[in-house]
Amino acid sequence: MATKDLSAYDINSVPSAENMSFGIVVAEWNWEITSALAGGAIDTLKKHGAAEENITVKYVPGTFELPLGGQFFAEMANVDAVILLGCVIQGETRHFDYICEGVTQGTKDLNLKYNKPFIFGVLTTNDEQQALDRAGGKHGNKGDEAAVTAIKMVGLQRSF
Ligand code: DLZ
Repeated sequence: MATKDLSAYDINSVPSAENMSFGIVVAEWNWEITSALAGGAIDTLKKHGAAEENITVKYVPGTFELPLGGQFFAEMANVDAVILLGCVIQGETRHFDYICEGVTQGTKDLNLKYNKPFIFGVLTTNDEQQALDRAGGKHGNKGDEAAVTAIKMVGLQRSF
């Protein structure tokens, strides 16, 4: 039961993931970074109690394919939440903008279509160093954050 006393609400509290199941979709592009995001997400799910057999990992070629990978989970697997992990690095062409637009809208659409958490774990950076800094480097690992968000959203859904 969530408290109405905001001063008592602990934003760092994470529900147990013991009875939760997760899909993870990982983009192969920028693999050094996306595999580090995936490692962080898996470790964090387990740290919060998720069982190994309740975590299913699938791969797609690039970040643009993440929403369809997520939709495959929604249509063909029975998981409580799906974490989408990718990394788009700004290049000299407009590709960056189109991929970011596609994956952002696609992920939003999945959330609302399936009434299920699809977590946006996509790094969109100016260069590779910024991405490495956020995939286990000096700014932490956004895969960990994506995992915590997934657990919190499943917990929220179950609280209604
Ligand atoms: C084509 C492309 C480019 C230029 N850059 C990236 C990127 O930085 N990160 C990423 O995940 N994927 C990239 N891709 C591939 C697209 O996501 C997609 O796989 C292809 O356009 C085929 O649909």
